[in-house]
Amino acid sequence: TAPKSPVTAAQFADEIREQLTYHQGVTVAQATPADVYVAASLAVRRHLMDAWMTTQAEMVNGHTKAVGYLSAEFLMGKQLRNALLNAGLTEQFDEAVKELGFDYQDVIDAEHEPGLGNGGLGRLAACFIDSLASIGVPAFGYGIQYQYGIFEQEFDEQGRQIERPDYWLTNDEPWGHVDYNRSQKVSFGGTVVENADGTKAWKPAWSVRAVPVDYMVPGYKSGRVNTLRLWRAKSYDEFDLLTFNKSEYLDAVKPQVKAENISKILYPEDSTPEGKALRLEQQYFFVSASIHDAIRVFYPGQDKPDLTTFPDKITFQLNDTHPVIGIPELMRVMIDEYGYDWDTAWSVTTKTFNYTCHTLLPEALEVWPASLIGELLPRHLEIIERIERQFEAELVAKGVDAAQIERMKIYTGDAVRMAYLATYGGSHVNGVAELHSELLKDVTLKDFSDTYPDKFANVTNGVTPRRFVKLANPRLSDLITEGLGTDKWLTDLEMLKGLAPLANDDEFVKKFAAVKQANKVDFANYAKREYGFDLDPNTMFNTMVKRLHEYKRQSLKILALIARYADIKSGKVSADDVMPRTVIFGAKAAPGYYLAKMTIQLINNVARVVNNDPDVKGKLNVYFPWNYNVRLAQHLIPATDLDEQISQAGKEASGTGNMKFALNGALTVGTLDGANVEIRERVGAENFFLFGMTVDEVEAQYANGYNPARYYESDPRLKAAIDMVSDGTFSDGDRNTYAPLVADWLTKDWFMTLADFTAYAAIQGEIEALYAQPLEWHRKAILNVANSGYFSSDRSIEDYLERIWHTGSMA
Ligand code: 26M
Repeated sequence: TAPKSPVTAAQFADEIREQLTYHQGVTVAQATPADVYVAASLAVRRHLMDAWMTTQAEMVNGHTKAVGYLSAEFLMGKQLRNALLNAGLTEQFDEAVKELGFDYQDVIDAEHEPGLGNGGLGRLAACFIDSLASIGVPAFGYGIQYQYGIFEQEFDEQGRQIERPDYWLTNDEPWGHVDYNRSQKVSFGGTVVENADGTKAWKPAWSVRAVPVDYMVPGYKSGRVNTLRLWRAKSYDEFDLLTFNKSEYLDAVKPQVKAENISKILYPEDSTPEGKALRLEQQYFFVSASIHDAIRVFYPGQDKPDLTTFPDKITFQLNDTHPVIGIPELMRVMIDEYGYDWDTAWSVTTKTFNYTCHTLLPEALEVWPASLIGELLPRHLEIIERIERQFEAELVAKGVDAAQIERMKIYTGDAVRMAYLATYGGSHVNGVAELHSELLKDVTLKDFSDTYPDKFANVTNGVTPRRFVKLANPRLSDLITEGLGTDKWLTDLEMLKGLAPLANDDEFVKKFAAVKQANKVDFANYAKREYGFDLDPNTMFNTMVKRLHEYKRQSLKILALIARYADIKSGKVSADDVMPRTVIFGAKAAPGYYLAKMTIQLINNVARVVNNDPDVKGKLNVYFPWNYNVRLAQHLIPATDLDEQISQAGKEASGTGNMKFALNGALTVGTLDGANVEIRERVGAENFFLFGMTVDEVEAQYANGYNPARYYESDPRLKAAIDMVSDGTFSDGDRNTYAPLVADWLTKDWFMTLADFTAYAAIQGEIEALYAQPLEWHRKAILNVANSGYFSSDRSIEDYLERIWHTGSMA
């Protein structure tokens, strides 16, 4: 179904006026850009409302299984422009806003992006629900409406990261609909008692009210609008007016505070989960509410639903292990709340859940202390124990040896391994890129893949071309449409292949180069306005944006940069031979991640020293715009010439920034890691700057006892760069500032930054030689765009439908 032909600009302006009057009670003359933002959002929301209701009705009455995407994070980015695009109202909006006397950019800027995620995993969830709606698959995203999203990053005088709370709900938020009438009760604590008939009953100690806040997820030209349902925790015990007296007045609100804390804040750690009770409360809170919600939606008004049909109604995708407590929860709901026997419940549960793993780092796998689960969810711990007994019996029956059974324990007696529970308790496990899925089978979950080989699958990640090409890069989008003679590529991204012949058409290549140049000028203006930076758009824009992690190796980039700086300064490379470069970093570090935060400080101080050094003026500049988020990504990616994907081989599960850059015509310098491998295969080895050790070489080094000092001693440029970090060049002469970082490089260097330095530095020559031939550079960039259509999240979703969910789009 195509969206109904909407309104004229004049009509849309009237609709905005009407919202201003009847919703906000302000005149156009009184209205601020923020008012117009709210009014326009409500107006576009009205346009999507019928499609939203139809989609929901057909989802329940139709015969297509729905997808429930369970994720602790959805990093949505701003909503207004995306909603306008999908409602077919972009031009009307631009004109209407002008007619009302506003600048559309001011209106767009009024929206505070919902930062309800840390990075790749949360952004992937947002891309996936966009694609599900665009393909027309009935789907719910289920998560948490955190009151505080990912912290806002600032830098202090010393260049250190400061975290500020992201109170994104401080202004009117027109997108989320708080639906108090569809709340769910979620309980915690207490004990388990045995009923007279031998069945078990959980007597919880406390409960919270999960209130759904619903967001529209409009598909692009699909006529479908799915739902993102984010749960907000509310207390049941408002003031206990009967019992409190004056001295207990403050105590009386304590339970309320405790309950509402559950959805208060997004945990900003994305690598080393801490076993915190509040985090487990968050996980159980949204998963329990979502499971009950799905039963309510798919068996409307039924007291005794036939839950044996549940897996035909919905399939739950577990986005990493964060929602895995849903497996024992569905068991509990079926057995304790609906009276099913264990085997029936197990059969339904294993058919309902599938699990996506997003990591290879062993320290990132969630393991919960059994004591904590026992305290918070005693009935679930019992169920997990029983799952463990059944699992062990099954392994014995399969002839698995005792040592392997021991290694595979889901419940060790002390702890519960959530990845193992997810693997056993669901139908499929998938990794997020081919290499990652192979390593999952061969290393991380080897015992499981040996025992259950059919469970394992790969689905390579993707990104939505609507947000990351069409919205972020309108110039390139227009050029692609011109080149292909159609805009159908936005829903069929493999069509970009049709651009490949145009890489040989000098006229087209020049237009492509002009698009990139205009985007760079735009970004320079943006960086001036937002950050006060003076970027020179006539230099190469070289970008590294992603969370700050040792394995991602921002250190490698900064050390190579320092070495380059030293070369120019010492005259070893004559300034005339230097290809002018602007290096742009963006990265948040987890607040407690010491070395990551020190790396941020180092980058900022290298930037300070380099940018103020007349010897390298115009040749090398370094900028670190703070608070990297979806909005900054949308501005920066289209303006990038060269992007960095330089993680240690075998550590980045997939990466998705790499895909966004390739689709926007950047060339990549990268290792054979994650989806880089597939990107390089598709765009062609000659159009990708490959360097560094392979997974096998990395493993061999670990096995031989890796010694970083050897590399420090053997590459004089590396030695010089590290020495500059320790001698105070970037710390006003203070030799202690970076001592822990330097000590780590020289004695541990777990991710082998030093071992890859020489190769990484060497490839820079190749990069600069190519950049000196603009036509050749842009030809390769076009081939990156042309051959990256595979990395659409639409394709990822099609793969999930076929390999894992076994369902399709609505008729
Ligand atoms: C876990 C427990 C407690 C608190 C937070 C967490 C947690 C939150 C986010 C753990 C990991 C989180 O994200 C990991 C992540 O973003 N992984 C990335 O996923 C992308 C999408 O698949 C991949 O492209 C990246 O390679 C992978 O690093």
